Amino acid sequence: MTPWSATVLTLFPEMFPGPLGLSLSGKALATGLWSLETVNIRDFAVDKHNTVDDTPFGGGPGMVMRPDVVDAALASVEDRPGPVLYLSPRGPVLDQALSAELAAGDGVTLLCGRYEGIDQRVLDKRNIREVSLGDFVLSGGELAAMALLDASLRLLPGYMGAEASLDEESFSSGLLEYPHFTRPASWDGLDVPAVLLSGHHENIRAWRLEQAERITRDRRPDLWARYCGQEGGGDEIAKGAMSAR
Ligand code: 4HQ
Repeated sequence: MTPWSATVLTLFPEMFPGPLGLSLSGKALATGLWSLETVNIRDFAVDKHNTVDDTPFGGGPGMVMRPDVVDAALASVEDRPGPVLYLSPRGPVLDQALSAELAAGDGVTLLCGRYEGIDQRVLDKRNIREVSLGDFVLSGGELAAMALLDASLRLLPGYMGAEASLDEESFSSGLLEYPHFTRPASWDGLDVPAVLLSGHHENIRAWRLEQAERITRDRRPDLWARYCGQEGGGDEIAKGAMSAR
């Protein structure tokens, strides 16, 4: 089987696989469930000093990555499967739906910027989609790229040891996770909720749903509103939740 293909264009290829080389993602990389190719953007520099950036037209702080260099790097990976995404706070924020969509495809190419970013013309010419990890500023796109990859990789069929743990968690239902407990049943004077020790699976399911709904309503009104508006068409947990309200 051909691996799910991750291609990363970066000035710091040594950052990869980084944490993605460990744990489940590392195992999946080693067993060929996914493949990782890094492209050093500096290899496409055209002058003797291997310059990749220059000062911004119009003035202002910092440096901008040159369009000719970035374009040549992108041209070298044109045949890779999946969309090309530029990690940038200007894009729509990454969510579970995009992670799942990417995981369902054949791979992704991720363009990582440094400095103030990339000359707009190369993004326009190639109609590159931007995706943000969130409303904060990173030093470069690499850590965002790793987070994006992690979120998709764990959805690849065969990634999980225990496949079950995927579907009950946050965002597949549209709810935040219910609280989790493990042994010891009593610790530091704190007891695990009795229902979880009861062995009554229907009561446990109802309790968890109630907790997940309360936490979502209290902490994330935005998610709660979307959840309440999603009657039908959802998964079993969500449908159960709708009828339980
Ligand atoms: N940056 N989500 C600026 C980010 C970022 C984010 C990456 C900083 C791109 C040029 N990327 N560079 N937030 O803050 O993805």
